[in-house]
Amino acid sequence: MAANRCAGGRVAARYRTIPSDGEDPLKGLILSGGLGTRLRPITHTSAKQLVPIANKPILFYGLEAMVAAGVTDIGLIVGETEEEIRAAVGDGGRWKAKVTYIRQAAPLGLAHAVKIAEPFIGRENFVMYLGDNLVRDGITSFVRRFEQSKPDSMILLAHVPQPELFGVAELLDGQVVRLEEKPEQPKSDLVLVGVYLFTPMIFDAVKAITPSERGELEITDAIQWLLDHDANVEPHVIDGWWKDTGRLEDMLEANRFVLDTMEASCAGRVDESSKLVGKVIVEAGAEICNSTIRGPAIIGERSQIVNSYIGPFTSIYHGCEIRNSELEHSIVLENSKILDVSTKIEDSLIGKEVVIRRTEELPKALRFMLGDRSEVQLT
Ligand code: TTP
Repeated sequence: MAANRCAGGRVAARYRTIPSDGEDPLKGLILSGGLGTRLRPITHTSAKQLVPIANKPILFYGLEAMVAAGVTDIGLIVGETEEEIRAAVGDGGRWKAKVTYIRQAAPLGLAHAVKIAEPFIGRENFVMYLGDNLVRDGITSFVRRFEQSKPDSMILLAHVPQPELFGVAELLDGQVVRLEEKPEQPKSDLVLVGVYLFTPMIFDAVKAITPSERGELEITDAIQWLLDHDANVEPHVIDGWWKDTGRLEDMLEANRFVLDTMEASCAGRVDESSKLVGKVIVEAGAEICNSTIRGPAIIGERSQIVNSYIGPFTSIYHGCEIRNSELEHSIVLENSKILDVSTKIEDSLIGKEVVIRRTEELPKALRFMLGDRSEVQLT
């Protein structure tokens, strides 16, 4: 280990001369490939990064955070859902950014994504952002600190109640000393938030490491390699809200959080027998008839809510129809219909063009056509 650190010291010193002088903006790398197994069946057909949180695809929050930090030359790692992501993001012009697509043949890990991004990044410093993450306060202060203190890498950390689900950092006297991916017995409750700042030294790290037991090149191993080679990896503990939206409950929590920060507005039509209570956003072309919407909630463009109750923390995306039904604490994706369902629906993520309806057909029975790995809970 001692010999390693010594050799590593030379590596770190060599790189510290390369990073930008603080005047060139950093490049950006957003990871939007992956399998999204924890969000099946939604991810059987769609990119999880495009699931709308408060009616805006998660990925757009990351793009906005980058641009707000002055990072506009952005590489986007994409996998099988490339086409869908290209259709949503385009060339990045609507954010005044330039987006370059980088196809990852298979989701072989976060460090693998870094590896294939080298031709795009070149010898620049860069900020990497996981496309399914939301960081309330953005990344501007983090990026500025990196530019000022010029470490070899900077990692964003947060205290969480279940660190064993994440990459865990061990700190000693305020310095990162060790990282472990999803350890059974975490050494701290500080975990890696999905934002990292790197100098090109990371490319040596991702080439040196080998796949983990789960067959991925782990970014924690790459950063550990930096530490083992005497690199200066600065931690930055965030106190603001942050969410990795990999699971349904995280998605619903993110939706809850973002809706709560929004202002009420109405660009649609609400008839006289309807009631909007609290922060409710009605988007253009939406129609609310004889219904109660209790905010925070958002009703998307061209959606129709008729004789229904929409409760707090619900996002209904574009072109949906909710009739004679009750729904709360849920996300409904585009063009779905919920018709005549007398039992309240809650804590749900309903995909695109789904139909849930009551029929008078006999015999009285529940009839389903569900995709693979769907989950239905009946009470
Ligand atoms: P993860 O949530 O770690 O992985 P995943 O998206 O495959 O989901 P699951 O664990 O449920 O199967 O990925 C974090 C982000 O990084 C996400 O936006 C997907 C992206 N990613 C890539 O772009 N390439 C990869 O090789 C991996 C593993 C993830």
